[in-house]
Amino acid sequence: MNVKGISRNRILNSLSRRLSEDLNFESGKIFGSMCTEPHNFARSVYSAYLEKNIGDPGLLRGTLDLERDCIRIIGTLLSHSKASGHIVSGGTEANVMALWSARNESRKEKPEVILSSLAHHSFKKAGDLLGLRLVVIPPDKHRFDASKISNAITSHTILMIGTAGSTDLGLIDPIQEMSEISSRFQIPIHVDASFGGFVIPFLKARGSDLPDFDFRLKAVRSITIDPHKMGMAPIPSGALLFRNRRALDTISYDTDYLSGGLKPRGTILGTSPGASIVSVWSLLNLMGQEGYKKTARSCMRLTEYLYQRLTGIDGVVVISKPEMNVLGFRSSRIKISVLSRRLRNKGYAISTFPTHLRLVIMPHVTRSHVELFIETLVGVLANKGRSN
Ligand code: 0PR
Repeated sequence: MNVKGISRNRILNSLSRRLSEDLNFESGKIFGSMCTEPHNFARSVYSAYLEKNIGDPGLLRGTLDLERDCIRIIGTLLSHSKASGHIVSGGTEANVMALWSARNESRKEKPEVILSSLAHHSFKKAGDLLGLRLVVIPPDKHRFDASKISNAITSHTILMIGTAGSTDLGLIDPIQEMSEISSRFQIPIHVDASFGGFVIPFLKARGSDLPDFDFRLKAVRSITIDPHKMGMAPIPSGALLFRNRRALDTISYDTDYLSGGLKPRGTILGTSPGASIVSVWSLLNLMGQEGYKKTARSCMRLTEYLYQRLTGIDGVVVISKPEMNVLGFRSSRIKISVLSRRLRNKGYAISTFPTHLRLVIMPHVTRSHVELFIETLVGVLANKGRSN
């Protein structure tokens, strides 16, 4: 630390110079992010309420009321207006909380959780932190293989996990089928709709034939859904919803000393941004169903256009027809790692999975970004002589 402070101007200059190395969403090069430019209105609301610490909830009774509204609105979107839950820091915190609560409620010895090998890596963190054995099932055509569930269930199983909008391809697991099996064995399901939660209901409303994934399915105990992904809210904003209030009580602790006089919320973080709640509430109200439908529809139209362009390129293999605004592809001639490196050399940020590269067509991606990407890809694929 300097002995004396530096002038604001020098600091701002230094920030703009140093942060110019960061990629930004307008560059058209970020095709690998499930986050996007936050909505301008939510951004301004967020910065107006920076001081709010929901870690001492009794101080913020108004903010708590807004949180209840958020959970009611999101719960209604997920077919259960009476759900309980919280606005949290993101999908990882929500997924850890879901497993934490399932473990505490079940009280089984040596608890086990059944999940697909394609489930998000936050479940590995949860398993490690909570001492859970993860029973990992290989996928069938990039989705949870429901035919393997019955054999995987033991007297220690406490939960199974389905994903609605998978990290690698944006696909929906057969959660209805999982729900039928799990009802037979009385094993509840946690649905990770971290990405798909703000997409699937709106695409369904547009007439897309997508399967049920939410509280309509009786075995679904909890759902993760992230406003800071397709909800377009500022980071950090996640949400975890439980079917029953009881599930939330299993991870709530009494602490008498907080200055507002209420016990802390049953989340992992202590001090945490009330501004997330305020901005999510504002955005849900500003956008309404029509606003989110429009966003999901326009991302999907662009994804379908990209799909059509990619399938027309000789030597490009699209992994599966996109169900939402995520698309996986590879080259039939160049190794994935080489293709990924070549695109990175051209400034593109694209997620690389063992079987494919992933493109996420978020609201910041425009038609001209897609055209430029296709042009670059065609050039990169034609660059046969180079090995990197
Ligand atoms: N569940 C699913 C299905 C996810 O895809 C993710 C993250 C999470 C849970 C965890 O959410 P948080 O990151 O909010 O804790 N999905 C993105 C991914 O891993 C996260 C991401 C976002 C990665 C932006 C890169 C990036 O630039 O791809």
